[in-house]
Amino acid sequence: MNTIRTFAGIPEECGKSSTASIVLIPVPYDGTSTWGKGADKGPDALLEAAENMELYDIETGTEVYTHGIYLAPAIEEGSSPEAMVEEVYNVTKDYVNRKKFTTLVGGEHSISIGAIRAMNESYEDLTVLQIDAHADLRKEYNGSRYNHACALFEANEQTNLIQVGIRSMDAIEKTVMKKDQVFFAHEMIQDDYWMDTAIDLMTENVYITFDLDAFDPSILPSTGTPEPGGLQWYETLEFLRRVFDEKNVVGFDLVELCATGNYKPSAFAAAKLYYKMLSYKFEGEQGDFEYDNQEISETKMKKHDTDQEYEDGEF
Ligand SMILES: [Mn+2]
Repeated sequence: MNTIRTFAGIPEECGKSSTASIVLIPVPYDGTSTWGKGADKGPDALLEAAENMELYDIETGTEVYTHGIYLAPAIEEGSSPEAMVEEVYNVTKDYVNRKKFTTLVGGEHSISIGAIRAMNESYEDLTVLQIDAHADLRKEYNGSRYNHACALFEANEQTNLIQVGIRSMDAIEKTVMKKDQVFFAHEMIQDDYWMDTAIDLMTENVYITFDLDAFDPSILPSTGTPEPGGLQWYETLEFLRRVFDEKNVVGFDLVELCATGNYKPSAFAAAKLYYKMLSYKFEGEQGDFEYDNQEISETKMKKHDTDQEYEDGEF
């Protein structure tokens, strides 16, 4: 049995910071959200859901956790948006320097600002692929440049930003938006080749910032600002798998999972998406750890038994 919390309950040997190829940084920050609160509980909700998820990915035929996934301490800095961005930048930079495949789970979208800044310093000619319902290109909002509504302003100026799934924005954002690099949801639905066009616009190094409100609310309703007419599950996976296959994805973040009300299906979808993205990244590469699957299933089953007892005890 594990004595520390690992991602999805994987064996501790696979969760060590020294040997893991992958790092997951939780950033439970919800300082500037404007409508639905609860993004601060997003990382915990995703981690809890992941503990009830199968670790074998059918599509790729892999168990990506065998590459090692280190669950880093959460970034709790929340004294100001500036301080949070700075801390995310420093922590991301540190793991990138240590050659880890660095991933972050938010929290609201402003957590991506520091991560993108760190990635852009570390990789040449960076493309930022933003999958989102919102353009997030305001220079300033509610007096701050680090509001979630401004999450991609800096990336738009300093990287090759490609925006996918957009269906909500302010007119002012049109003045800075690179129109040819934006894939609006209402246009994607009529264009069989949007994936090819988007991939053609990418440079080799790609960082993905995935705002979960990009999904249609029928797939993932628990997000701060849900918008109708979003991405479907399988088209999203098809697109992501192609990007991971054809480009060098250097890291990614998942943001805006909002853990309030009946959030469990959304948390599970987010956990599954997270694991899918790792599976695509490491598809075709042999893991560093070999484990007896039987042992892991037994650990997971024991956990389910415990949960059951706990629930039984409540009634
Ligand atoms: Mn959004």
